[in-house]
Amino acid sequence: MMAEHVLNNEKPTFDKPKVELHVHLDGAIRVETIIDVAKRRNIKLPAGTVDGMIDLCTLSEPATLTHFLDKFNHYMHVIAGDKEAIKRIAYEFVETKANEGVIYVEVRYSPHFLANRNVEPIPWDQNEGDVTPDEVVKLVNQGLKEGEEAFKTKARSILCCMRHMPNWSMDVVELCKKYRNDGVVAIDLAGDESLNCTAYPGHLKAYEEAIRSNIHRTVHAGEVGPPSVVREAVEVLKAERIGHGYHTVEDQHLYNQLLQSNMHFETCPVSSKLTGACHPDFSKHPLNRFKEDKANYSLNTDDPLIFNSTLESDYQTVKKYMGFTEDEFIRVNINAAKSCFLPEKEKQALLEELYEAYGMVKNTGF
Ligand code: PRH
Ligand code: ZN
Repeated sequence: MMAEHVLNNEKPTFDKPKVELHVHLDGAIRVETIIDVAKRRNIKLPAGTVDGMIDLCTLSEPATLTHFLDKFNHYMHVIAGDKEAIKRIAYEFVETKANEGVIYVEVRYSPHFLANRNVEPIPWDQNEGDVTPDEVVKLVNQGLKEGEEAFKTKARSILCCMRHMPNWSMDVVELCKKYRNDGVVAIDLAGDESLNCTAYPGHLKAYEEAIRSNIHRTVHAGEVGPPSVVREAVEVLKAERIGHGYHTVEDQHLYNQLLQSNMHFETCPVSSKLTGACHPDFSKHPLNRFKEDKANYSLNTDDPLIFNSTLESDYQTVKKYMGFTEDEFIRVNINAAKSCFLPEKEKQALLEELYEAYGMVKNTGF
């Protein structure tokens, strides 16, 4: 059965330039590309057809975060360790975003998950090869840069630490520092939120180094986890943005504090339903609160491959089930631009472009 958010419509819900801040490169690969690369590399796939792979890799009913994270096991071994494939997914990603009307995107991934050398343990049962996490970042940068030239969508990247792999995190922050002038704008912490950081000092050390080196910081928190994970992200890891953050609303004091400090929440509506992060009835979704309270948040896809979705699915979902208006879409995108991790001058240029496209006089109180 086709999930409700898999849409096939003519005119986009919000037919204006958009900004996306929370999308995973390895959760946004085209199924056709996975099949193509598997053929070239002689890798046997668990399903041989596009439809078969879609069935296997996607969620169509609300599940759990663990079930969702398992989906990556079906295809990551095809792309990881292959230089051509890594560059290709980055290039194609920019094309996809350009087609969705995104003019600026921050795309995130774990360099270690795509490597097969200088990574312990080597992920996805690969044999050791010659692709280090550093090489992965170079390849993604090349793909994004070529994509940007070809499709005119500006793309920057965020490097992810993984909750269950604290021994990778210092590498991640060092890569952020090395490539800060070459496409990488921030550090993130992704994965299973039930593993909190106090128990894993590797992440804390990496974030302390990020603070010292002025590397921007976002953290997945309050997606399925309780408000305490959000508090830890803000107070201990000094996150400047929160990935998801839905469960923040369960702690009124924390929520008020974050509203006051204008914390940015990177929300992903379709994702939040299918990972079981939020109640499947969208009328009960914390995003309604965010909207009513004029919180600072953006709308994002998270992992469109696994949710069989596009950015349009997210926009259409919030319009249909939460009454989002054109004005709110404008406010959301201006907020996304204001909260992006570009250097100040480039951020201002992006904002100018949006004000122009939305027919707004600069700073009209949005
Ligand atoms: N929540 C937590 N982790 C996530 C999400 C979701 O927003 N989406 C992707 N990921 C993890 C996956 O394990 C992916 O391989 C990794 O982040 C890096 O992109
Ligand atoms: Zn995410």
